[in-house]
Amino acid sequence: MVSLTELTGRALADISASADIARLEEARVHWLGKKGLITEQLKSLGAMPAEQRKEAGARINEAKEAVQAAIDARRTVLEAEEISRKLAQGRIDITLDGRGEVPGGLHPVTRARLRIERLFREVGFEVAEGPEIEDDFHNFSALNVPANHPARAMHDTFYLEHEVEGERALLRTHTSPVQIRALRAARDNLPLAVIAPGRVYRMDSDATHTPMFHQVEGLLVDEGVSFANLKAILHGFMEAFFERDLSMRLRPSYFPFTEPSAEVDITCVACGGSGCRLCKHTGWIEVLGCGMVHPNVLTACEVDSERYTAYAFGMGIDRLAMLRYGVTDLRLFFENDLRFLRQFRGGWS
Ligand code: 2NM
Repeated sequence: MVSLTELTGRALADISASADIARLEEARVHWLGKKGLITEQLKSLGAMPAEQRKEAGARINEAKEAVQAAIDARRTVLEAEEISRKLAQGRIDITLDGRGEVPGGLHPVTRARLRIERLFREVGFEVAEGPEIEDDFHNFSALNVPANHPARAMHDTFYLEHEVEGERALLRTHTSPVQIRALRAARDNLPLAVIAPGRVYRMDSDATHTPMFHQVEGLLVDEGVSFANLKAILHGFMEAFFERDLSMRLRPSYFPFTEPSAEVDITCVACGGSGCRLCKHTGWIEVLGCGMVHPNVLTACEVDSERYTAYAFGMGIDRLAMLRYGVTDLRLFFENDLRFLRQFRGGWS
């Protein structure tokens, strides 16, 4: 019987004698393949007394690793030789175009967000960002959301284990806390016009809701700000965003942080108002919520609510992206299937 050392020596000689990659591959199969000569050595272990088995097994594995390393090294040499040979023969056409890397593109939700940011910047709004992990004050109390409000329930809000300044930390359920921070910071330098785009989190998951989604909220604070100002800015924004003339209608609604509050519909962008499945044959689609900021919110931010008034609004970026790009299933935005995403390549908003 041939010793392991002898076998290993023969394998290494065989490998260095392999003159091309095909021959090297044959050698690999011959020595290390499923029925390779070195692999077969492992089978002899079963017949050995237990006390020798561990030691012998380790030696066989070392041999396998040495042979594999020799194969890898030889392959590198042979590949380099092959390239040199082809170059020498002039068989590599270096004038041929590369297969090309296609440049990536921005995610449709990012494109919609950048578009929204640009349109609001054009009319004088700043863009603000803030933390996604928030506290009860910035996410709820300062927004006039009462202690027993259902939005605070475990049911809607993701609460975290740790505390921030003695309060339980949570994932923000809207970007309003960013507005609260901006307003408190600007309270002595009003007026303020700011939008806050970003990720928000709610315990909600079905065909039209994902537990994380994207929102943009706007806030404008000054002396003499009116509901008419709010309507005008929103209508202008919607026509600019969708690049078409649109009608807009407001329906009375309720939010703790605004009074009065309204839900805003625009002409259905799929059918132009004649009625289709998207608008459930009403000709209208809901796109945002808004209102005049409740005096309690201004007071919580140490702004004089006798002197200043403010409007605010909030909308879903994902939904606006769906409407603009004609996407019918929200989940496509989060699956990251390249066949879907590639359709948004090029351009940026
Ligand atoms: C909405 C609807 C109505 C809103 C309120 C504020 C803040 F912080 F200034 F009070 N920001 N955004 C608001 C008002 C958001 O989303 C549907």
